[in-house]
Amino acid sequence: MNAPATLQKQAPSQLAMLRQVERKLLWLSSWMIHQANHVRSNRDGLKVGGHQASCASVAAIMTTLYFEILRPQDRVAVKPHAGPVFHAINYLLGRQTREKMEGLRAFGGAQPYPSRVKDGSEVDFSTGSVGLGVALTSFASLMQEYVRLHGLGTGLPAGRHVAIAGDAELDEGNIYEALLEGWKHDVRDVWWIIDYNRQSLDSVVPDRLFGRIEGLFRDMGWAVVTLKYGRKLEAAFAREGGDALRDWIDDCPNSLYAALTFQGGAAWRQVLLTDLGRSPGVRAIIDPLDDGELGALMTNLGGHDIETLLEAFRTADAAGDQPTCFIAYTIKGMGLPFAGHKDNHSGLMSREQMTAFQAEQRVRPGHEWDVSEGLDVTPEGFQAFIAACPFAARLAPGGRALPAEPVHVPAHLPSPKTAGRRVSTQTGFGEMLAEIGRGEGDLAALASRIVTTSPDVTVSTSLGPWVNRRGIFDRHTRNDVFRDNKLASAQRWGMSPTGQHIELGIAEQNLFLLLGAAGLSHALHGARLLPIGTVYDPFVNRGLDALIYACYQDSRFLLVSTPSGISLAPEGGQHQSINTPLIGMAADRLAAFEPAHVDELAILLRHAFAHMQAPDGSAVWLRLSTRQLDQPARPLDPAAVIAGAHWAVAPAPGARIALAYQGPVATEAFAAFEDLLAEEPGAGLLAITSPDRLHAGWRAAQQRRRNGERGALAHIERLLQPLAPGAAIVSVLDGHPAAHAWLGAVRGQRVVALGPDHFGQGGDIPDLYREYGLDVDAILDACAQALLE
Ligand SMILES: Cc1ncc(C[n+]2csc(CCOP(=O)(O)OP(=O)(O)O)c2C)c(N)n1
Ligand SMILES: [Mg+2]
Repeated sequence: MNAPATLQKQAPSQLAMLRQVERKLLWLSSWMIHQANHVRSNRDGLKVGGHQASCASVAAIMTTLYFEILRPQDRVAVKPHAGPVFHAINYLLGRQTREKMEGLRAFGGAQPYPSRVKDGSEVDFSTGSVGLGVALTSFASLMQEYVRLHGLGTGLPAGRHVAIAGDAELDEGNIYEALLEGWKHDVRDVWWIIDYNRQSLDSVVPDRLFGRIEGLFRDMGWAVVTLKYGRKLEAAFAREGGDALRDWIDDCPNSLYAALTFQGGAAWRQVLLTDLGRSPGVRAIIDPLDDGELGALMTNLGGHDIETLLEAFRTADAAGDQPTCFIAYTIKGMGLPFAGHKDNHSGLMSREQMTAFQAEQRVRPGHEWDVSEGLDVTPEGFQAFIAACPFAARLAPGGRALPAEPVHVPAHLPSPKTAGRRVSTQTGFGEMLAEIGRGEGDLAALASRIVTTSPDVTVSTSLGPWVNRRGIFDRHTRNDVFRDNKLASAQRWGMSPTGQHIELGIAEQNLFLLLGAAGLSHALHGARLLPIGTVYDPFVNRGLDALIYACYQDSRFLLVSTPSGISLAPEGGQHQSINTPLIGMAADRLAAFEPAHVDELAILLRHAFAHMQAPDGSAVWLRLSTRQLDQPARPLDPAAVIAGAHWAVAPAPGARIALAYQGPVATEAFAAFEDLLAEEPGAGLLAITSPDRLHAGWRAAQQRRRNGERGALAHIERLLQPLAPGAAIVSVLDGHPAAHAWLGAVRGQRVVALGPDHFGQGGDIPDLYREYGLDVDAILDACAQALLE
């Protein structure tokens, strides 16, 4: 193969420098893991772990990328198990401390897998749950385009979104969902570099799989660049006998290739002589090489050959912004004693192996962390090379998170007129958003930063009026054919680069990946957006890992899930949800609410826009319903609604019972409460808007008291204070009753918690509420039981 002109002019010193960096990264990542496991004291006897083989697999790829190809505005998702290589790169760039690296996997130290929240803003995307980080790059690139086409952001040149992916990540279904969605949106500027070591955790990957995968990428409009062999092997293939050698390797099963790699040069020689000894020219290639050289030749794969990588990346760079997949053949554990061994995923070098490796790397004991230790170039030359690489330029003063102006949230949002109407929270939400979309002044400024999205449930979650107003986002302007042909439709779905709704296919993981990416636009693209995603409540489960993942990155968005519970009644069992209130409580960095009435919703929607931007805020989740409710006219304390509960009817001091409700069962709760008052005139009626916030507030107050703040009181503690010490609480929600069961622990009171713990059949509300114990009779029975106990 002829080297292109650019490479022929390549200063040899630059290649030599890159090889030095590669060696340094291999050393530092191996050492970081070694000292965490074998040097640092271990108090609990647990394996610390780390993935030396996975790191070695990508040392050359990451060297080439970070020290030559990447520009500051490019964004990278690093294969989770290459975290130590990433930390080592930042160490070389002066962006990571020795102390943190010595603390790899220890509390406060560098994280096992790169984490935006824990490692800081040098990390563009957290990774760990395989597949998600890869897919996220596609959605982040889409959001970059969104920000650019809306005239927001920094004006920096567009960055490329790069995933360095393990080959087993391609087994995750969410990769293909994202590919399809990316194709629909004509996503550009994405590179996925697959570390094709043909090994996962348990085993060696079947040979034929990647032929299929390559085709899939091409079908989705991607360029595919396969980097199979390095320069040395290509040179050997060009000689007499080279074709036979190439055919032999091409036909060699992955597992045999891996085993021979592990065994080394002598084993290679034996097999090659047996199989190819009589092929003309082959002996002339292999005989002059000693075992070490032969092993090096036979393992000279594209993903370990910096020249090959440079050429491929530069060629793709010059070709433009087409999404590109690089299938880089590699060897897991390359350069380490367990290279190629199928069990090496969690393998660690033994002390003896490390001693030998250290000597081979010419690193003197006590100098393990010295940047220029053991190199073939001067320290000054090495440092100067690093300082001069494009990625060494700073993107933002404090790291890689861009500054972004906050979006002003008006003190009040327009509330729908509810007098004399029965309204569901879902309808209320749709009307409120439409009103914001029509607004002027402050509201217009707010509306301009809202971006909505939905996985094919835009209309059925009441986003239709907003979308009619603000349009659908598309890189290309596309007319609404129905409208142009004057065919009546409630939906006006013109698409343009200024539209503010991103329509997704049904795959819910994509919804959460897009929300995850959109909710990082302030940091990644320098523009604060207020992303809102709507989905049917039960199908939150379908995208749950991606939702947790988005929150784990501290992405900021508003999730609106509707309809919910069994109250969606005739829509059927499969669409009913009972576990989501518990997910809302247990999900970190996600404040979950379920208002019953539209006045509460108005407070919470406003709060969401502010909370999504607050430094100590989070993503927000509103669980809404299609059940229409009479709307009370009443004063409300916004702080109480936001803290999770308020008294709809305050209890008398010393009351023996309170009835608590959440969400659309308010109707039954109000009716039952009327009857209860006849028996217990002092009873209170508590409206719970968020068991999640209530519980979090209670935990926080307990912590404050433990810290010595003896008077600290949680909102729920204050609310329950008027009740008699032995009072009972009957609670009801259209969700799993465990969401309320803890209320009894706040003041040692008895709780009878009502809510469905089974689901799965259609019906109307009277039938279903009776069946699952949410109707007025069930509530009154529970009150009687609670009072008796
Ligand atoms: C969703 C998910 N499932 C399982 C795991 C456990 N796991 C960690 S790495 C790994 C295999 C990774 O193989 P590959 O992507 O090929 O990376 P390599 O180490 O070979 O570079 C598995 C199954 C995980 N991290 N995430
Ligand atoms: Mg692998």
